[in-house]
Amino acid sequence: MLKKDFLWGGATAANQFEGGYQEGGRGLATSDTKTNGSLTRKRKHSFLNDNNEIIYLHESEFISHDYQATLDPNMYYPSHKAVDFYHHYREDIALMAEMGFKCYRMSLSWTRIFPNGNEDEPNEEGLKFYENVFDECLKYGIQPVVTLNHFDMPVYLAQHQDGWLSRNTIECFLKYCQTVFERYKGKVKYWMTFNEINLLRGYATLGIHEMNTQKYYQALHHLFIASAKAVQLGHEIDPNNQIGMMLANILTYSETCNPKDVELELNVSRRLKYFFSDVQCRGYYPSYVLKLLERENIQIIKEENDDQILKDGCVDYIGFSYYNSGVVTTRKDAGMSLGNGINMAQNPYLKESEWKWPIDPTGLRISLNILWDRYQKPLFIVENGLGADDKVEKDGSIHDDYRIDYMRDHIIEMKKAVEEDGVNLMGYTPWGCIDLVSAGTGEMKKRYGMIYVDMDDEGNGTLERSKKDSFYWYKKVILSHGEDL
Ligand code: P53
Repeated sequence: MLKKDFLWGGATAANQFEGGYQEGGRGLATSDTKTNGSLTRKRKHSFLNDNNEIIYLHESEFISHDYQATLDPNMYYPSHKAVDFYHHYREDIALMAEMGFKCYRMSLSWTRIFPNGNEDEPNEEGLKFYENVFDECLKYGIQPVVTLNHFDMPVYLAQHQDGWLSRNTIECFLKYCQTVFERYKGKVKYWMTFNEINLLRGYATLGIHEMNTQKYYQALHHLFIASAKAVQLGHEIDPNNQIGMMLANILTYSETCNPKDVELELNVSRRLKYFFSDVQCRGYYPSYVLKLLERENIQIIKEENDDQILKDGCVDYIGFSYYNSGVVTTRKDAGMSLGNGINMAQNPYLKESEWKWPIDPTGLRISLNILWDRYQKPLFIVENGLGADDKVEKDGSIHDDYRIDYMRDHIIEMKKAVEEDGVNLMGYTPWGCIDLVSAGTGEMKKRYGMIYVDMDDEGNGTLERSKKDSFYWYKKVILSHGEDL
């Protein structure tokens, strides 16, 4: 059986869900300059170049220090309104309560609380907004699960100090953490530091100009220190706080039993995931990364106490996202790539979603077991789900049986990991429980929700919420504690 206090719920993130980007004294975030895209067209950021012209650059493109983040009045920026949780939160939380949620995973917008990231005093209106949200949740017995930072940061810190490249950003972040830990003490118990820390690389998430490998590892070190210090701080302020890491758990398989393929898969999984969870769960850099840094001649500038900080700031639990698995191969003609010259192959045993993500429920059970074996820390599935283009029938109903199938199959495997393998699992919060903007493409039509939101890719629509078939199904699942699937 799943634990009695198993946290059934759903998950969202501020920049994809909240909107109200200029309301309540909120400052501009890096995610606010990002336009929408599609499966084939990349999302880009708008900047003002040194000739005062607006130019568009992809996350990972070279961004000169002379360029200023800017907004183009002729462009649509999905984060500005998102699906307007800012004005719909009461209605949205009521719908979550109707489904029987025990928890709601959400993120805070840093610039709502510190508009530039470096003010002396926090913005009261921003703090009040989240307090209202938490009070609304608690009214229904829903525990907030809060991600401190999900894919954005103050533009000011990016522009003035290259975001996470600067050691000073750690202090700015900790001040923000202290503010929210103190303010929400007794209301929020479950926290996570950085969303998908192993995927952070681009401008929006790290705020770095003229990115390179050296800068990447330096910024990452600052993230590790910031996270470890936040964990310590959170425990000092309230010993009841549970503070987790958040890992993008992309499971990898070796394409064949050729030891060369298996060896490659080992190295890829370390570089892609375990490096990050090793540091955050064990409190030190693993030897395979130290050797890699040495080989690539990368020097991380550390302060004297850093090793101790990492040791003292291990996380309480591992929150992770799980959507799919991937196949690693040494074949050069495999056709797909994961960047960094890593070759990926198609998995002939799996079907794919409309957005070409392989669907692999067994991989969830495997992932849970690997993480449990490796760290023996409680696990929390904080994202899982199927992005699909839903069709609204004439009578307003939405028959998303494909989503129900996806969730059922994953919950079955999750339960096997708990009931047959003894994994310690805290909860399950499927992604985008209410439709929201896609992080990868900026589209609305890539929907994950059990609740539909009337809005299209350009931001047109009434924003009205309606229940999909999966709403009624998930409600039944929660009510039966995962027995009636
Ligand atoms: P979208 C890539 C691979 C795995 C997870 O993704 C990812 C991404 C980024 O696109 O991100 C997480 O919206 C992330 C969420 C995001 C969700 O997965 O691209 O934590 O913000 O929305 C789904 O379909």
